[in-house]
Amino acid sequence: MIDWDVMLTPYKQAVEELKIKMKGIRDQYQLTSKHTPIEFVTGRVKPVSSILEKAKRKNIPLDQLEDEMQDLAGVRIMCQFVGDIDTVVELVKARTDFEIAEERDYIKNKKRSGYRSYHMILRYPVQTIDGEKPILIELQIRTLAMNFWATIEHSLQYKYSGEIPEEIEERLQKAAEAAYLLDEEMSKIRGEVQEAQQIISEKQETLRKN
Ligand code: 0O2
Repeated sequence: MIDWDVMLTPYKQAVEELKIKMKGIRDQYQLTSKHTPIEFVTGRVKPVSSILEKAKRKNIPLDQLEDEMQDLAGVRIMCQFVGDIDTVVELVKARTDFEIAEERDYIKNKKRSGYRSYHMILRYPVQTIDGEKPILIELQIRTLAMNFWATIEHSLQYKYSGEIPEEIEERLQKAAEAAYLLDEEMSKIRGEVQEAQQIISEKQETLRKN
């Protein structure tokens, strides 16, 4: 019998640590009044019911979960612009506090569903009372538009137990195309948006000081 609380504790710790580190990057950018490539950060440990469902679906033996299921711990970074994703990927690659085990670029190679996102599997060392334990964390990096689409599609997958009716699937494909175009258009006016954000943050800084 797996003691889930014991097994998942290092994963919970790793998610919290990585969230703080990624938010730290965002705060540093904000303090320097530079456009931050990180809009917001979320994270979760996969619920036990989802772990069991995925293990069954992918034929993963429960004693191999920690090696085979790469998203027991997941952290998600949302960006305003597609170009910000490259910046975040470079920032993550430059770090020395974890290793990158794998990368999956579902932006260049979008999934059949229409899903777009950049995935990095990190080998992250967690300090436990029994010493250092390296664990895998899935880091998903996506724009706000990609996140909007993925969140809606995920709910529908859940509602229809993975068998989304064809008509809705077609609408989701169209919505994925619209999200892609939104990202394209926003990228074209990126400079304008960033200047506006800089003016706002400088104004807030002046108000804070006075
Ligand atoms: P959760 O926690 O509910 O989000 P698979 O799970 O079979 O797709 P694999 O090999 O485990 O694939 O890894 P992959 O595809 O790199 O990443 C899995 C995670 O990416 C998923 O977790 C989702 O969060 C996200 N994802 C991948 N494909 C899609 C998609 O088509 N639509 C949406 N909405 N999200 C996707 P889980 O397992 O769904 O768990």
